[in-house]
Amino acid sequence: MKERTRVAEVEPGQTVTVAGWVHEIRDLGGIAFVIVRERTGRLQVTVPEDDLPASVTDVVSELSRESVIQVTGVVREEGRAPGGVEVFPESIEVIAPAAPQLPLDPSEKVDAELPTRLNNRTLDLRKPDVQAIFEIRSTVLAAVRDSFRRQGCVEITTPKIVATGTEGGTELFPISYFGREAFMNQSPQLFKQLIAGSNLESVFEIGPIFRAEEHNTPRHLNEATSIDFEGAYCDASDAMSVLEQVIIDAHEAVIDEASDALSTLGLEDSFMVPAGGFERLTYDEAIDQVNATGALDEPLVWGDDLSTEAERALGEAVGSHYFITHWPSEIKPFYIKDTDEDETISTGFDLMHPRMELSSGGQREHRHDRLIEGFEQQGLDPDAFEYYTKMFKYGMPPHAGFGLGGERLIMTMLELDNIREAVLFPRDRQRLSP
Ligand code: AMO
Repeated sequence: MKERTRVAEVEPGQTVTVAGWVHEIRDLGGIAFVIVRERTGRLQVTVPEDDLPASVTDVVSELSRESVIQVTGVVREEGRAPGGVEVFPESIEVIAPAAPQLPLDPSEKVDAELPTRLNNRTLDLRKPDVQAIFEIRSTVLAAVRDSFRRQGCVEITTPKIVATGTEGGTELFPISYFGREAFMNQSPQLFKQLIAGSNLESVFEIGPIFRAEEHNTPRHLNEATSIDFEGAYCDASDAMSVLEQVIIDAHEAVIDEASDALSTLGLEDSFMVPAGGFERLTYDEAIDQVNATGALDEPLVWGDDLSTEAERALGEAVGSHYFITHWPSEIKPFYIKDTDEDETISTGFDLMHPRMELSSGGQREHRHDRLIEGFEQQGLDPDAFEYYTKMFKYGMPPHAGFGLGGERLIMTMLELDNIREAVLFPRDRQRLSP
């Protein structure tokens, strides 16, 4: 294609060729204005009918919104136009016409319903506020990657077709693997541990996880992006420090690199980098605080997991990111190590945003005999996990890690109501395409 000038770079006095979508056409009789939109902004093309050849005015009279056009012309200052400039076209070429009936109109001020938007994601993403979410998502994932690398971690990728689950059997998606039973991975948990026990020591992965969750809620997906860390010679406190740094670095990057996108979302004043030193509440303190709010019909008792209502009540009371530590061992998975002082209390932790859980982690059980006991206590067959447990016989150092929900991170950063807003093509109980 012909070289194009990006709309944000157009200067008065230049002759430019820009390409983009027809955002709006206003024909005032005698003069028409065509607003061209592309990623960097919008540009007014001014078409005075008497002064321009029929080859240009005829094209304009036939234009449909969202068609892709290429305009060559001279730029002049015009204070009333977007960006303060307008282009007088020498030529306008339709590169790809759009059908006149649009399933979703990107220039509409009022948002279409979410299902309509997701069914027409290409058109939806032509809206600046939707575009802004995914520009920020890209910034966040790059910042997370940089943060881990600065913290001495090596990026890994682990299989997504696996032989066993890790996070509870009912949430698995079974598939057929050349006639054998297999599953989509729920978490890179066991693989990242196997690699933390190698010379790579500290590793991270950003990749998909698949959960056959029954929940159809604004914060659950059936395919999500998990940001995982695992570090040898780390305890739970070390892993929490790594996680806190990742969260802070991600927020800082958004301010430094995506401030325009933040303004597009109207968040330039409210968006803040969380202060370091996140509060660390023990599970006991957390349930006491929840019960003290009086928000629950039934008070929590020791051993209960935190319900959505409990998380909300606690989040309101704390008001910023916080950790919950020292969870009862019985509600944490087999791979989480118990505390040395009390085997009913685990080293597991959760990172909470005032609105919801963002991450879980903990120190892992690295002693082979205790690991096997843990499987048996949770009713799991250790033989099925032999590929994993056997490496614990050959010098598995103490290690710890976490899994952080990528979409929940973005959803909470950008105050989105529904997690699906943070995914291009979300997978939920109803949605399998696009
Ligand atoms: P867990 O199951 O708590 O822990 O998952 C970690 C984080 O991943 C996100 N998450 C989800 N986000 C959207 N939709 C879902 N269905 C979904 N499921 C999980 C959440 C959650 O806090 N292996 C452990 C982590 C570890 O110990 O390293 C694990 O997977 O933000």
